[in-house]
Amino acid sequence: MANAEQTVTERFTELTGHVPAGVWFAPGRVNLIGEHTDYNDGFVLPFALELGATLAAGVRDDDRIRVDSVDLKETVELDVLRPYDQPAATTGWSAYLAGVVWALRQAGHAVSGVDLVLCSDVPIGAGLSSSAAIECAVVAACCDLFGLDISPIDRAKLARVAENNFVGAPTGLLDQAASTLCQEDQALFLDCRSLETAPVPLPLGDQGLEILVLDTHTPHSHVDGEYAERRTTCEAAAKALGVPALRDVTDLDAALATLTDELQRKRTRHVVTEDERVLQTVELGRAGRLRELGSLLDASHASMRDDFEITVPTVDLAVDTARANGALGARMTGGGFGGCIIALCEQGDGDRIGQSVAAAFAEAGFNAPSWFCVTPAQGARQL
Ligand code: GAF
Repeated sequence: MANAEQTVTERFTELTGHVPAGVWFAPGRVNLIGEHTDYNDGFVLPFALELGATLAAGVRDDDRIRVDSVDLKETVELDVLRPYDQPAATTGWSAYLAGVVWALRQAGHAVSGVDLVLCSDVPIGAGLSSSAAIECAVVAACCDLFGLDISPIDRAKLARVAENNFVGAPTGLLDQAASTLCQEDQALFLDCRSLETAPVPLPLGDQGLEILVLDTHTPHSHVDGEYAERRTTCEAAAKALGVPALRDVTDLDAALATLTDELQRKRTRHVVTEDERVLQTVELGRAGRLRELGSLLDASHASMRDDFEITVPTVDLAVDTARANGALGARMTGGGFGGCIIALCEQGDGDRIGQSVAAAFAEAGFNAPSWFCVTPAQGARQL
């Protein structure tokens, strides 16, 4: 039994006096490209990480939810029927688990009491979807435990309901879709309006490439105002342009000429060009031309920095240093204001590039970063 599986199984047994009904896993993700496009009805292209949330679960014979975090050594107990009455359920880490049970019940699914024991190796606040990993693991567990016939995309949507309406972060569907639907060695193309998905092969190793993920250790959060402000500005821009969402802008120059608000112009330019970059990335991926992705990653980063204004000095330094040291392209990944960058590198080069960023960080007086190379992994599943 792999380590995390064993850890949650042992803790579950200690807590409840019996073995769990099963152990489920849902991964964090990297978004290859397509940032802040999901809530604009646009396109995204994430892939799943091997890091994720591991959850031992079992049905109770009452209506209590007991959630336990092995990492935090904390247990919270609450009533399935009235989670909102209990502050412990709606704040902090337990909200990500309780929120899913709440969302399932809100949607009319017959979910009663459960014991849930969690551990996760997705770094928190790093832009790698630590919260979606937890939510999607809980959805997967509840579907199996209560025999719920819910399609993968609907599972992702329910996990998002938990994030939006219970935790209170106004995110799009990117993270939960990635954690639920991704497949090994592939990125997941998602049209966030139609919810159609398509796999995009990402055989990095076959092409002598690797992707470095470097955590700047500048934490970020989606519950704070900056994320919500970007979303509101995009919606205001769409309204000013008379379109349902920025995804519907077909003539960027005309849109920019119409908008009078400078912030709305910049945000619109990012979203429209980022959607185009996702489509170009998909084409290159399908044509097996992965080496050519570098310039799209670079352009995405510039757009996030200059137009969407969601990068921070650590992230910009990491991207610039990675490129200066041989990365074929690099960009921040995730919601922004900190977190991780990804860099497309020649195979075997990732670690050296990570070292060069660490040296640049030391010189700039920033905290030391950490890094690893990734392979696109499998989405949520029972172990
Ligand atoms: C965060 C959100 F959760 C996603 O929905 C998405 O908007 C992303 O930021 C930016 O692309 O991860």
